[in-house]
Amino acid sequence: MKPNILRIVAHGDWDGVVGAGLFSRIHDLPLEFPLELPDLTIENAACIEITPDRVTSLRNSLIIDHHGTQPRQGMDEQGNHWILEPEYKAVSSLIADHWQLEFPKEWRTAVEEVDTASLKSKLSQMLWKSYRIDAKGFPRQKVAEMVKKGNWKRLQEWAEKRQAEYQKVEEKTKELLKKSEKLTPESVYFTFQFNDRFERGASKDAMLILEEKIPIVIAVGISEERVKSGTIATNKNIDLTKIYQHLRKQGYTSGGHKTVGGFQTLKNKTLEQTLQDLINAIKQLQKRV
Ligand SMILES: [Mn+2]
Repeated sequence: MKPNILRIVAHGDWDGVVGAGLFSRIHDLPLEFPLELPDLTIENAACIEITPDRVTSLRNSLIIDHHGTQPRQGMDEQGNHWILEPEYKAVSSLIADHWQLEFPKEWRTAVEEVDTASLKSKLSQMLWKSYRIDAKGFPRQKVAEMVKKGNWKRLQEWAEKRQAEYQKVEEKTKELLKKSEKLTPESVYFTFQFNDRFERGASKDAMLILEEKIPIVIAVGISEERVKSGTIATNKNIDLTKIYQHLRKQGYTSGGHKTVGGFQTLKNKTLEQTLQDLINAIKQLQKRV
């Protein structure tokens, strides 16, 4: 028995959004692009790059994905019907092939390049930038709608305009890098204006660049002269969870993965206070349990 599908729930990146747009050509259903996955309970949905391990529960749904090491087809014990084909570079290509949907070669390649972060074509570079400028505010419904209608020309024009703004992000990235400072021997930090979406985008790029040279990189978001939140990342084999634990005791909500996470201030902290809290938190890394 095939699951009864009432909505489409998809990953919110280019691949997921394009995949959802393509899929909605065969099932004209409401589209959802949840930004927070862990608390979700999903039933009777077509899930595009949303799998049971990422949500609270997922049942009686169609799961379409290209992540993983082994292909998977057919039903599982929760009544989910799987179409998992890891040989695909993108779920959008998988969907186009599986349902024989029109998906221009140029776009197919570009989305695959974006999804695998190997930006060879002009179009993929454009798509990448148009997303990176404001990942949260990426107009997923609008983009999916254009894909559904096969309005590729309009979509390209939109992406072109949007990416021009990325220029601003690149300039901001340089500024942030210039003002980055050593916090401890193994860490560096910089501050950015949280409410400036260009700076917010630039903070991600600046972190990636700094991570190449420094074990722990911290971006501190400032709003109205106060610390609002921050991101901590490492590309070394360092377990950041001790840092989150320490920060939680100091008036922050904090959490994340071993290698990347964040914090929000609960109390109104000044930058000086937060930097001191971070220094103390980093010291926890040396302590043995
Ligand atoms: Mn993908």
